[in-house]
Amino acid sequence: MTHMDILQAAGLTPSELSGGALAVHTPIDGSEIARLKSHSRDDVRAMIGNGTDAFMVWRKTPAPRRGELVRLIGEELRAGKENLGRLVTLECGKIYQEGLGEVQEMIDICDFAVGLSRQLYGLTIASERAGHSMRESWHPMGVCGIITAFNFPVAPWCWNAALALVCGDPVIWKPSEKTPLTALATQKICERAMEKFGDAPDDLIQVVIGERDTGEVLTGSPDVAIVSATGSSRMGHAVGQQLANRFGRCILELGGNNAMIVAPSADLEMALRAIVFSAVGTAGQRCTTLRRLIVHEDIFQQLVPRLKSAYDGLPTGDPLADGTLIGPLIDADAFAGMERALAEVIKDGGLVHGGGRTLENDYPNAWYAIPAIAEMPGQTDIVRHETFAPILYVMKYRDLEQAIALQNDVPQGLSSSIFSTDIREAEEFLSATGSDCGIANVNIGPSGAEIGGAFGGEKDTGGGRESGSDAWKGYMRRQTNTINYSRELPLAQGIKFEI
Ligand code: UN1
Repeated sequence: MTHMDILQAAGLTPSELSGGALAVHTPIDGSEIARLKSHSRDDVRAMIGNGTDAFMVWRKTPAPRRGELVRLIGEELRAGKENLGRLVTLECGKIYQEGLGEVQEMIDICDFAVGLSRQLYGLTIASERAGHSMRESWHPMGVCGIITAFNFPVAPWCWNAALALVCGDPVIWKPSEKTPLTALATQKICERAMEKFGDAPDDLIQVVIGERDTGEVLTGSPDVAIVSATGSSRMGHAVGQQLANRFGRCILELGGNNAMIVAPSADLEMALRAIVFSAVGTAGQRCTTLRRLIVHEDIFQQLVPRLKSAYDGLPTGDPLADGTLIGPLIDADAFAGMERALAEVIKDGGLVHGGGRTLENDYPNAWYAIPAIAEMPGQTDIVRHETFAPILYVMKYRDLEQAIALQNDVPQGLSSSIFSTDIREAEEFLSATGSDCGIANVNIGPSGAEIGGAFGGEKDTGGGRESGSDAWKGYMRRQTNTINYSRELPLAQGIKFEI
């Protein structure tokens, strides 16, 4: 299939793909695949107004009926899975299997949200007063702004949008300027679902095309009740501060610096496979990518040489081709960041296996990197920094307490894992004195989470939770209700106040 075939199969027409100033390139060969018209700040303000009008209708629509729209979106995603998955690959460079996986995450969260639309439960609470009852009600919040990153161009939108929609909130999506096409294609999928649904309000689901300034209109507007942002910790700081200023609701899913501890009792075959998938999958550009490997000194010699030989045979190239496991980095800046980090490694006394550019003759305008393993003398500054590229820092440990301290001694707190068959060690890792991350796994890697659990993490990762569990509460406002069905008016705390 040509690039144009992929774009058209995803429903994008040549006229939509040209005539604007925002150039979109495919990282596969660096060629330009579209020039989109961007929205202005005024356009975004108008969209917020339209979203607010949609809210007036949608908040009154019964939640299970709102769930029906999400069910239809899930059906359209099932029908369009291959086409959207291929477009994900074309636009962000992840391999086709992972492009499909990303659309599957969208389908899964739609299913989850449909069930949830009949389970937006509040508590009933015992009142201290006779003839009184108390309960908690959950109400829609308002317009939800969703800001997403290039590396997962569609799934995080859906984790947020599927929940927001069943919770009664219209959504406005600002995708990364590097991956706006998948957003436009997803919008078409939603439009088909809305048509089948029949009476969804106009502008319930909107997409903003543009650069950072358009996103700032969303974060700055008091009419956007919630902003959920995925991206770098630097971006999250800016968004978080703007939201805090106006007391807006904020859900942040930012950088990770995810570690795996490999203990002496680990099943090394399994560990090896998990390490390779987590460290080089998506060319090291997942927020959950394994970046730090903390290996017990007794098994270091058994594991690390095998890991290096596994790295040597990894098929790198066209992410649309069968059998490729590593696609390109998103752009030249990403490659330059990887080079800078590897130079720091050498300065710090580390040993680098792999690294550097490959396939530059086949793809002079694209950036394919050879994944690197960096054996480090300790957890230096560069190790504590998230470089969005396939670099795996390897360090040794002697006792578990030291390994957990290393794992936690980074600014980020997204995901973590331990390979151990010793239940004491595994439970220690999951305990209050273990991993400080939002995600802590045993005998699987730190990446590739299912949608059923809440996704997100602590510290510089931003503290937000998206997707499963009770993350839906982030998209609704909680109201405490006290109802007096007696003929008296007793005051709480037994206060006497006679008039
Ligand atoms: C991200 O990289 O922003 O757990 C999200 C995972 C995926 C999501 C990654 N389900 O790796």
